Amino acid sequence: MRVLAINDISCVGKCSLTVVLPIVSACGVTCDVLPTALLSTHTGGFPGYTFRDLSEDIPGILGHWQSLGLSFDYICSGYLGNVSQISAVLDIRRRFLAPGGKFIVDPVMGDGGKLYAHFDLGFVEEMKRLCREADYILPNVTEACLLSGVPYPADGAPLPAREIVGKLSSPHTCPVVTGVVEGEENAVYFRSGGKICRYALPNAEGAFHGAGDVFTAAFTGCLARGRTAEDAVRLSADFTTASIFRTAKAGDDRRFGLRFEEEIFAFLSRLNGEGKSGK
Ligand code: PXL
Repeated sequence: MRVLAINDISCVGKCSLTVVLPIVSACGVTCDVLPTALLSTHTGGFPGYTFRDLSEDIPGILGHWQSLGLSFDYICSGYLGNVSQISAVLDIRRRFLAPGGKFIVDPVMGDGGKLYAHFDLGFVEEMKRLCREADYILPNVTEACLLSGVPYPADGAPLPAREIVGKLSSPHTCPVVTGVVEGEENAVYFRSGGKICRYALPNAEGAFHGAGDVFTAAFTGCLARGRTAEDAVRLSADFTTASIFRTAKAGDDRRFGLRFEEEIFAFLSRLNGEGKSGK
């Protein structure tokens, strides 16, 4: 199995490729990478970060891959540095996704009801185009609202998660909406077959940087290992939540991301079928 991860390299802050690459590799599948941008840190809390857009390198990289006859069983896209990279990802899907392969889109755009730095509503419109081509989309609540046109809920109001999953679904696109806080719980809503499912775990107060990237990486690794989407959601949510609670307990500066490394063996032993089965 060959996975292509399209995402930025934030040198510090444990998100995007510094999370996806180790987790997908640890799942036991090849993880090739296409870096979209190089940053000194992610954009969420370290003033003065550097940002180099790598768009100009992409055509040459793709041309070389094409000359090698490469294709990928899974393509997983994450942080894209500008609108033109959305078109590039659509082109990559068309040229390099193996027959029967799966295209996973984490529509990284914002959190906590706000767009991240560098994004605007024009980018959101283009991201909708990318999501329509995906087999799985993994938005957080903010991104799910932007994509579906449902307003981000005012403080404490419930999110109409089932309605959103319905709106984002198509015959070939399964949405997986993460981070839906409901009382003491943090739920994932997703479509599996014809039904909308909910998988809830205890919620840890506040925001945790890089949690979405840990979930996406684990989800992709689980699918690439042949797990069903439903199993992949459960294993990835359990792994992400355990990493979040470990980070909260340690009292870390949350800008530096999750302590996923200390939870990876438990996750892998379940993925590899040791101990409890995938439930
Ligand atoms: O974790 C999402 C993410 C990825 N990449 C960059 C980011 C963020 C969130 O802030 O800034 C560069």
